[in-house]
Amino acid sequence: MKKVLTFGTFDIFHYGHLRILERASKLGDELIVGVSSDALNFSKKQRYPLYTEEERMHIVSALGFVNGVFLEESLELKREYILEHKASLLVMGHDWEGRFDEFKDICEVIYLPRTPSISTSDLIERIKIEF
Ligand code: C2G
Repeated sequence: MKKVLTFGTFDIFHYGHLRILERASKLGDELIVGVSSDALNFSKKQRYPLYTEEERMHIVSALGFVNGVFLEESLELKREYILEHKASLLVMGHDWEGRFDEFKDICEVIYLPRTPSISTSDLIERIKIEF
């Protein structure tokens, strides 16, 4: 049983989010997703996501190829989360390339290419400008 773990905020859930989760799920038998908490986002970006952590977890957990979700409360707890969920593979988008190589002692780490031309920040900007 190969368990895959990935993390993200998944605010204003979009096609790029769908595609990374779908690709991650195909790399193992089970996909578990750590959804970054509202407080973690505020500490990283000085703003809260538009969707609450409960809404974001609810959306991600509704996907057919996601087997479980949990709240990621700190970026520093990755090692604990990997061990707790007995993950054998950590998948992240290539915007995080190299950042999680330190966990290669306990699991495989793979960075997947991002889907081009879409991001939550771009969507917010486009909505502000175009509507
Ligand atoms: N992503 C993607 N293609 C896009 C946009 C996002 O593949 N066009 C991927 C990102 O690379 C990431 C995942 O979707 O792996 C979630 O993206 P975000 O919601 O932006 O998450 P992020 O803020 O990167 O949070 O502990 C890690 C962080 O919490 C990750």
